[in-house]
Amino acid sequence: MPTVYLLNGPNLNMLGRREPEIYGRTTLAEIEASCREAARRLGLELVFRQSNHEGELVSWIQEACERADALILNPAAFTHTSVALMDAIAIFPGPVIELHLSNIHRREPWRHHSYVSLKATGIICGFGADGYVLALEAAARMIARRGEKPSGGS
Ligand code: CA2
Repeated sequence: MPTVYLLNGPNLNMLGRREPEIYGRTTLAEIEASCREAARRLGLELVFRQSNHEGELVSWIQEACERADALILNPAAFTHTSVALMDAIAIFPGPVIELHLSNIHRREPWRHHSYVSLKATGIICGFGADGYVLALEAAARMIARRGEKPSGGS
């Protein structure tokens, strides 16, 4: 079964408990439960983790380089600051999906820049907790298409 690592950055463990007007009322445990259900439906092995520590996230991305077919990352505040996370995802051999609950481009100007976007395959943002399931669906499609020859032309 293909394996997907879904990693969450700092403060996302507080979801549902603070700032519900921005991040919604769903807790990270509830998001993990919907991701597990989606992964079962999509035939994916899911590794779902959260850390408040940049170095731990870097180590998990390095672990994913050895074990995962796709990587989904909500880097939280490290999105906007972390060259270390950008360098780590740059060596991931498969698709990397950057994920955000909120639409970072509708928020403060300093949230518009993402180091992670510079190396990500694609970005999903602004769909709240649903974005997590959308990211898993996108990962499953990219894994299934792996090795396919591009179509078009004659
Ligand atoms: O929208 C997202 O998913 C973000 O990655 C969330 C980050 C923010 O810094 C990014 O710009 C966008 C913040 C995560 C903090 O999560 C909290 C949850 C509940 C209460 C307080 C913080």
